[in-house]
Amino acid sequence: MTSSENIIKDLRNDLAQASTEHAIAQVKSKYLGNKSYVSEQLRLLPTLSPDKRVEMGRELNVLKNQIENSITTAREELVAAQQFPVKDISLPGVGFPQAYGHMHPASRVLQETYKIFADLGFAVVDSSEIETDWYNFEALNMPATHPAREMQDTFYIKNNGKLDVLPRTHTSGMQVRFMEANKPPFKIIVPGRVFRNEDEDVTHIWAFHQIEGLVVGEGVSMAQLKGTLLHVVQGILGPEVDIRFRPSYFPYTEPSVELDCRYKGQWLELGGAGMINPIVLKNGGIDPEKYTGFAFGWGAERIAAIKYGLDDLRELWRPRFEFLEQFV
Ligand code: FA5
Repeated sequence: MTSSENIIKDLRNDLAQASTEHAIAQVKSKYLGNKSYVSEQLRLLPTLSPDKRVEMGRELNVLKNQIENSITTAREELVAAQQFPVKDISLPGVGFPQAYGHMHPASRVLQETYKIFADLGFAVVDSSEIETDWYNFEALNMPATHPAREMQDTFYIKNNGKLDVLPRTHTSGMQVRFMEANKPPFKIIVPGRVFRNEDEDVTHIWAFHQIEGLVVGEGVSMAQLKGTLLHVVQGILGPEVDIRFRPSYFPYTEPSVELDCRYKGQWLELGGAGMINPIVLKNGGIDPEKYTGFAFGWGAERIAAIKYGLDDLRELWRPRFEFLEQFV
């Protein structure tokens, strides 16, 4: 083997080991740098006879080109290996029938609801699923001994022996939180998951979504509450749907009502509502002499059940494709 062939063989071995740009640069310096065989031989050329010089010069040039080409190829291969392989990620997965995802019926109801309220100028406010006893109950005029606490079966969490934080039982806990941080007038909705220690049945599940509404300003009235709810319910369920108020009781609204809608010939309960109790406005730092407000809260799953004709709410959160695929 000539010395050129040996050099190329060594070069290939070195490049095969070089897995970084830096390592390739070191190989380049070894074979083409100042102290390399090629450079040393080039420096010797002037000492050779003219014939030898031409022959040796040609040989060295060929060798130099081969070295440069090998290094360029090694660099290109390294860059190609670092690229994300180009794949068509829309191709169906191996072993799965081609299927398209779609929104869950409860999410669909929530999205439609946001849109209708946003068009009315309501802000959509985020909130925490863990709430303190104060905001979930006390600030809403439900002290520890208040019988109204029985209306919502609560999962209590022991926190150093105290029962002062809980998975919220309703989105109403945001009422006083929002009042404390904002000056009226405002109109907001607060969607989110709530949790109750329920014995589940066709109309009750232990974790579900509520949409809270809160409007505070000067001269806010019960008529505005009813007009708003009629507009939204018709937006979700259709223009032919009627609503009615039934007298009810919530410690944080006065008067309080139950909101029903007449859908396909039947009156169905959607949620609670009422004019905000002045005690609650005061707890939120708002002057009840100057401001009034209304609040409401309804369940997204109950609306989804009405809209999509479901007779068992529990189906909504069971992981059964046969059921959910009907809503594509
Ligand atoms: C409340 O939670 C009140 N915070 C509503 C409210 C807000 C009244 C503001 C006044 C002012 P209630 O417990 O009735 O009320 O629940 C409201 C709605 O949530 C119900 O009408 C129903 O649509 C839904 N809901 C209640 N419990 C369940 C459950 N276990 N599963 C599914 N949906 C439920």
